Amino acid sequence: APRDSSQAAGFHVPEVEVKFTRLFINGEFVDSLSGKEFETIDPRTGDTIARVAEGDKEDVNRAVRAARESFDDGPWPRLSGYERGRIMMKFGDLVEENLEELAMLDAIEGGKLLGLVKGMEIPIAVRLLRYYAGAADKIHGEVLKMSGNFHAYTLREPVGVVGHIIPWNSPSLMFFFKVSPALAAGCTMIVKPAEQTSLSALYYAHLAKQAGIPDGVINVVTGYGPTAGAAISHHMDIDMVSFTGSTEVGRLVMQASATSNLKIVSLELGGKSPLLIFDDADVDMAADLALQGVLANKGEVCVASSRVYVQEGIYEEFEKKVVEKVKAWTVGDPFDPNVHQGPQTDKPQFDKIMSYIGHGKREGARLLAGGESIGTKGFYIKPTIFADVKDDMTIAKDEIFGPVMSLMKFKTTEEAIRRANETRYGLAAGVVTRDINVANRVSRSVRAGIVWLNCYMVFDLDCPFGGFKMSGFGKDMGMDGLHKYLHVKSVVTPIFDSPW
Ligand code: TXE
Repeated sequence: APRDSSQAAGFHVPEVEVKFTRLFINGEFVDSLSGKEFETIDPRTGDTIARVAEGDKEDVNRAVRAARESFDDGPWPRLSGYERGRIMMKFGDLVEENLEELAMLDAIEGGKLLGLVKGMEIPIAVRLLRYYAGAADKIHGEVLKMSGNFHAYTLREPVGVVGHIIPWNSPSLMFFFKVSPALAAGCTMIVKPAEQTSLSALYYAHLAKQAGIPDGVINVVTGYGPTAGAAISHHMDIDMVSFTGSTEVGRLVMQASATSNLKIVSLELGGKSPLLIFDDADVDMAADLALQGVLANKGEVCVASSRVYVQEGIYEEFEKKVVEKVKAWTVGDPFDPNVHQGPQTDKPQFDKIMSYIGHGKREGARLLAGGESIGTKGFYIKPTIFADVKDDMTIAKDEIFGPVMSLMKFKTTEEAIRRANETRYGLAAGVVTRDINVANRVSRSVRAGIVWLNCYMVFDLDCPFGGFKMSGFGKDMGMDGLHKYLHVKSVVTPIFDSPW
């Protein structure tokens, strides 16, 4: 349907055409076996965008059969890495050619800034695909000189059929975080996108086929978590599940593996990442990092800097700075290029964030900015800053996944390290200081998968990403991200009449 109601606001939302709404199994778009569909919603208005096929257990079974067959007998794992890489490069080109349309889908379903999806997320996704395409012919093992008259070599073999269960906060990026290395490794797969954001994944399935990825290699089953998602994690014929989402569901995925076939599990879960700002920091720069860190993508980012610790010497100045800067942060239609923050992804997320804001107020945190929703239509929330937050307050402990900053004061480096680590999570951390010793000490002491020194939320293809503690295990991106889709096999053989 045309969506140009915002023309009055001085910008134009082009018509979003939804082309693919059915499951993609064995190279074909098909209805779900039950014939059921669900609605995907525009978070700007609460209106329906499209009806999408609702996959369930039987559909997952169909998809797994296709993936199994294409792994056991199909060409994909048997092609040379070079050939797989060439096809993946083609896939990347096609994504780039359709960038405009794809970006619209993520923006409209996820309430994401069109500029962010088009200018950053999909371009990074394409680069990631090309990065792994380039790695596909560089997968090799080692030669081991064994004791006695034996030698061995190791092979790296694809783990097999992979189930990827992905979230809604960055649909395209998450799709390629998972799919690209698995393709390079020679795996076949079933992707279950989040029910909030199904459309780009289906489009990618179509492009994969056009690029020449054989039928059955990538299957996309749209549907809900407790049905389609659970069918993947419990399946006896899936060799690995790679999951990004909540810690609660991560636990279920691991349980399902334990009670089914002990499939390999890789989990990228929630976070409550600390940003530590020391007295010698450039306060202006630190305030920008803190705001961007927690407000980017309306706070729906797993590495959001949701706990900001500021050393006492600059605390007052910092507080003034963030309050002043947040005034320039605009909330509105994500298609408007002047807007910084769109609506939260859906009603449950909106309700969850508003309830945490309520906790913050009731538990005695001092509200410096925001603290309320905007309008009556759509899921908009004002950027919110709480000061005087205590480490044991709910807003300091739980992942809020929204535009809510908690500000805390500290005195010494030891104290900062201790409090930064007082969390069940360990996804990311940030440090702002000019003192190299403090920077080194903190980055060694913080239990988190990535530490940003004098920057925040900087990602690169070659830089592995994934958490410690209850933020999960297993890396995405980098060579570690490829190796998790590969088994190491050792082959041992005697050497007769060896001179030495
Ligand atoms: O996550 P779910 P939700 C966090 C964030 C957010 C909260 C809840 O704090 O507010 O989780 O979000 C599928 N078996 N993150 O409820 O449910 C589901 O369909 C198998 C952080 O949306 O974990 C979707 O595809 N799968 C996170 C995916 O899991 C199941 C990003 C993630 O949804 C399932 C998203 C089940 N029983 C949320 N139940 C991050 N790390 O970036 C659901 N799913």
